Amino acid sequence: MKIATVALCGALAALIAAPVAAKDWRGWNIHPEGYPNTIALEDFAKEVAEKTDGRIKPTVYNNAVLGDQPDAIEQVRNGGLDFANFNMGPMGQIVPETNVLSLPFIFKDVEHMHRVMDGPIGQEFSDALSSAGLVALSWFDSGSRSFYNTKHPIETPADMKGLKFRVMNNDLYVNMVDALGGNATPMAYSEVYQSLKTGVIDGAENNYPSFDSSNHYEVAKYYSVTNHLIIPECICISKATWDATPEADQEIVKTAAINAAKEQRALWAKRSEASKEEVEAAGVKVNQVKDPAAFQAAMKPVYANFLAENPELKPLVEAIQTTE
Ligand code: BDP
Repeated sequence: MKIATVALCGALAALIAAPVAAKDWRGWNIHPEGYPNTIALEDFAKEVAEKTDGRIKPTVYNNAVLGDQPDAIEQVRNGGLDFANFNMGPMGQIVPETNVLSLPFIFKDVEHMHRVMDGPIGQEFSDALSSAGLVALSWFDSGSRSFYNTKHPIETPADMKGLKFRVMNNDLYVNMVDALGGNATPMAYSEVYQSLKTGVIDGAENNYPSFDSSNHYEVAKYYSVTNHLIIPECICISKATWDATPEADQEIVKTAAINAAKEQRALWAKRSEASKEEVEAAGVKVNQVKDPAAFQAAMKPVYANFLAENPELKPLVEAIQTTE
């Protein structure tokens, strides 16, 4: 054998024998330990590590230690982070199609949201996310959101007047609260507790598990059930990370994400009940709004403005509204 050939064989052998470097994946999560999403994400990470024999080693960073949601979305898009559990609320500012999911009362209930997101319409959202650098692998629940505040129960839209509510980072939510007669201020989730406590804001809106886990219930004693938003959440992988993953491992990751979503949805249902009981036991007054139709009727201008600004999204809005 010629020397060059020997050298080449040696190099090839070294390549074959060399262990493939494990890929460390960093995952963003806003929630604390023990929250349904956190448990499911951690199980997702475990399944991926096990099934890929350690070729991929995902780590989940809880409590938004890697930054706020809008920052984290950018980081996952540009490959600075590998995966995350994102609520589609703040996503609307980046992927306009997903704003449709933030239209108040667009879903009749959580089951309706499941039917939409698990079918062909869900795929349309995945495609839109993918064009923005995010691969949505599965959909988590985040129940339905209602208003809470430090002052008094909200029975009718008129009770919102004079109250300042924190909303997630999306102009649609500012329009929503305006249309109900309140004042809205977009703010990072991590700042809400202190702002409620010091009176910078009077209220916010969220589902029972987050109202509970964020401790907002300690300071905001009135939770008024409006169920105005039902927003799905994704397990999203950075497209850069996804494209660099061999197909066989992509399959493993996808399956793990679907399993995690099944687990999350089951945990979610239990946690919603438990959190409702917990906040009530802690002295929160929960009331059903007297006339839900009045809240829905107030959303007409929000829809009208949205569709005037985004006429191309009308078919998507209608497709959801007509899904049985
Ligand atoms: C929770 C969502 C989380 C949001 C948070 C918020 O799961 O993704 O960031 O609400 O209100 O329900 O900011």
